[in-house]
Parts: sequence; C-alpha cells; structure tokens
Amino acid sequence: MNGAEAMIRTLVDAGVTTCFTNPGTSEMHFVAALDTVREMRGVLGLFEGVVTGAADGYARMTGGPAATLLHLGPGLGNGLANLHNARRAATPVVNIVGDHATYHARFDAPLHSDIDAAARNVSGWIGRPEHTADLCRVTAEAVHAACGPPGQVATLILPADVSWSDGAEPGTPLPRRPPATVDCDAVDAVAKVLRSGEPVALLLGGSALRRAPLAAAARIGAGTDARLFAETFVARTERGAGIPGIEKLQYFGEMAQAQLAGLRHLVLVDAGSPVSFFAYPGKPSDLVPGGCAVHVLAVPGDDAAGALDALADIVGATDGPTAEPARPPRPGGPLTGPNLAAAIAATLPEGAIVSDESATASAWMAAATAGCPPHDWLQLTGGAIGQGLPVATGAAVACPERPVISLEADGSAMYTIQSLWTQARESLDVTTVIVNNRSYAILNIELARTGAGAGGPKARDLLDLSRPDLDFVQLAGGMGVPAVAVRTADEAVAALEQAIAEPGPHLVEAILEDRR
Ligand SMILES: Cc1ncc(C[n+]2csc(CCOP(=O)(O)OP(=O)(O)O)c2C)c(N)n1
Ligand SMILES: [Mg+2]
Repeated sequence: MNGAEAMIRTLVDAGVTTCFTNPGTSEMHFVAALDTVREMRGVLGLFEGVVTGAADGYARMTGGPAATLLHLGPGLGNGLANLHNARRAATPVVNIVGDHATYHARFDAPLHSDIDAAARNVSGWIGRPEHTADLCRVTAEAVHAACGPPGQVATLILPADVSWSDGAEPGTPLPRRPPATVDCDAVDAVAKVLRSGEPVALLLGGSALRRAPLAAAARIGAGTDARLFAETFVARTERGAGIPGIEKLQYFGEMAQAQLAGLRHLVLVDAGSPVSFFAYPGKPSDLVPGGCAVHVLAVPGDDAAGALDALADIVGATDGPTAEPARPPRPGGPLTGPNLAAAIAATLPEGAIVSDESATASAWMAAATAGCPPHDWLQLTGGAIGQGLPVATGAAVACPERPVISLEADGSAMYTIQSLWTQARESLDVTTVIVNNRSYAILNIELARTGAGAGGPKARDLLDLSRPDLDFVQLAGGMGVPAVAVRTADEAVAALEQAIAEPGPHLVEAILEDRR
C-alpha cells in the first residue's frame, strides 16, 4: 500500500471521513487514493479560504475534525485567514499541506517555500513525516492533536514521495481525550465569590454556550445575584425558545465597559478576559473594570458544563429562565436592516444552523431571532472576514438533514464567494442572504471612532462598494445557485420562504434601503 492510501485509511479509522480540498500536482497520489478508500468523502473548494473555512464549519457541527488538503505554501497561504478563525474558534482541523518530494526541496523549484513558517502562525501542532513508514503514525498523532480538547489546527506537511512510496501500513487511532474535570476546590472558590454579596458576573465562551451549560448558568443566575454574559464572538451558540438566552458583551469597548461597570468579580468560563477588539487612541485595551478581580472556573479544554453544573448544585436555583417563544410578525414596507432581520426571524426553520457574518446587521439578526425555535448560531471568531459562506458550506456537509441559513454582508461575501459553487456541486441545503448595503459600513464607523476623521472623498471611496454595483444574483447564477434580489420586506419574506422550502442552495440578495 502506498503512503497516501494508508494515510487516508488511518484518517477514516480515526473518524475523519471528509476532506475539503483544492489540490495540485504534489497531492496527486492522495487524490488518486481517494478512489481506493470508499469511506472518505472529497469535497472540492475553488479557493483555499473556502476549504479551510468549510473544515471549520464542519467541525463546529460534528465536534470532530475534517481534513483539508492544500497545495504547498501558496495554497496554505490562501487558506490562512480561515485557519486563523478556526484557531480562534478552538476548532479541530487536520490540515494536510502537500509539499515537494523530500529530495526536490534543495532545487528550489518555483513552488518551494517555507511551509512550516506559514503553518506556525495558526497551528497548535505541526508534523512533517520524512519516511513513508512513519506517515501513518504521524497521521494518527495529527488527529489526536487536532481533537485536543481544546480543538486546534494540526498541520501535517506531506512530502510527495512520502505519499507515493510503498511500504505503509494504516496506523492505529489514538484514544480521544475527554475534557478535563474542574476540581472541587476551584468550584468551591467560585461559589464563595458568588456568595460574597459583591457584584459578580460570569462570562461564558466556547463550550459553555451549549444548551446544558447554559441551563446550569441560568440556574446560577436565578439562585444568586450574579449577572451572566456571553463572549461577543463565539464558535457555536445554542439558542432560541426554551434555551436560556444570555446577554452578549458588545463589540464596541465602551459599550462592553458600560455592561461590566461596577463589577467586583468576573468569573471566566471557557472565556478570555475581555479586551477591546482594537486599540483606539485614549481608550483602554483591558475592559475589566478597575477593582474587579478575575477568577477562572474553566479554561478551554476543561469540562465547563460539568463545572457549571457542580456550581449550580451549590448556589443555583432548581430552574433558570429560558427564552420565551417569540416570532416577530412578518414585516412590511421598505427593506431596512431591522425589517430584513424580522423577515429572517419570521421564516427561520426549527433546527436551523445560522452562519452569521452579517457584520453591522448582526445585532438586528440576533435580537430578532432570540425567541425563534431552537437553532445553532455560528459566528466569525477571529475577525478575518470571508468566513461565513465557507462555514455555512462545511456545516451543511456535516448536517445534511438540517437547513443552513447563511447571513452574509456584501463586502465579506466577496472574499470567498466561490463557496456558492461548492454548495451547488454538493447540493447543500443552504439559504444565503446577502445583506447588500453597498458598503464596508463598519469601516465608515471605525473611521470616525479611531479618530482618523470624517474621511475625504478618497478615503470614503475605499469604503464604498458601488461603481459598479455588485450583482449577487448574477454571481450566484454563474455558480449554479438560483438567486433572487429583493427590495421590500414583503419580497424578502416571500423569497426566504421559497428558498427555505426548496432543497438545495439558494441565494437571496437583500438590497437595503438604508445603505451607508
Ligand atoms: C481578512 C480581512 N480583511 C479585511 C478586514 C477589514 N474589514 C473589517 S470589516 C470590513 C468590511 C465589512 O463590510 P461588509 O462585509 O459589507 O459589512 P458591513 O460593515 O457593510 O455590514 C473590512 C474590509 C478584515 N476584518 N479581515
Ligand atoms: Mg456591507
């Protein structure tokens, strides 16, 4: 058996059965071997940012990694932004990067570059097997490293001759590790803080925003005076009617500061200590109020749900509040941001997976859907835009039985618009809603906030997406995705209902009246 075939068998045996790829010559033996291992699915992405973002979305929904297959340093480079987002999401990814044959490197052929240097920035683990005999052991280690917990990007650099040579045997999967139990002393210490009578809040992130830990957190909130916050950008939140809804820390630092003002204790539950997303002249980076002590209940990789349960048993009520069922009425009138959000909330199917990269429209979307039937909400975790469409694609591959709604701002959409082609190729049930404000609207706000001034015509031109207007209906049509443009709230509701009712991918281009 050659290295490639044995490697794919090793991946499958370790539970990695989907490979998102954009391959090249150095990956041809891996590509050929896919036909010898029935259980491995290959999914083509037409840009590496689609491949890496799809692997992220897939793993957010399955909990286990997909593999990527990228073409040397440039392919990895193209995929880097969404690997950065995956790293910030603590997503497990087995990131396979093909390389030249070991003996070819010294000739410095055109595609040769320092792959390790590029990989280091996003990878928690890097392996480079030099011999076919080692390949499957290293592959099993890569899966093990990717899974954590916490999940991480494990990059396996695969020289072409290691892949094509014979003499490989599939490797034995390594056992998956469970999350680490938080010890009783740490739980007791936080219980004491909660009983201190001083103003205290829990900040939940990562694994703590799923249904069970949210229920435990709500019990703690109901049994004490503790306030509950969720991190601003989270890989996956379970939300909707019957699930506790938790106030998010706001994106803008001064708003987050106002939310946290007066606290004497902040308890982190799989969350980072809050910091401003960017530095602004004269404004603080650290958002923890002066005189507020920071405590850690659970770090990434810990059993945050178990820790919250134990804490709730000590200080919590038997039950906590959950979100009331509430759908806004179908909106009418012009297509404003809030009206579009209401149209989405009026039509959101139960069990939907929402990939939210709607940028300035996101707050409306989240507020309008809070009481919709239960659904998952996937966000941009690392600030590198161009993630929403790939994440939606990967989530749809992972969960073919669930509808995926991809809320996508126009500017962000254009980074990885090729995702639509993969959605068509794979017949994925994704409804993409393009929030078209013909603008990098957030940057118009940031221009003022950073103190850079109001911006002259040259500056404003760089934040404007007109001349020519992007036509997403044509872009989608050219990639095999049926699409319609809507300009009123009624049209939006009708288009969404049709797109959601029909299987397969659809795109609704929502042309907002209140453009910036
Ligand atoms: C990879 C990457 N490049 C550039 C940026 C800077 N950036 C942040 S928001 C933004 C524009 C967002 O515009 P759009 O997606 O249309 O959302 P809107 O602000 O209009 O709601 C840009 C270019 C970024 N965050 N990530
Ligand atoms: Mg925009």
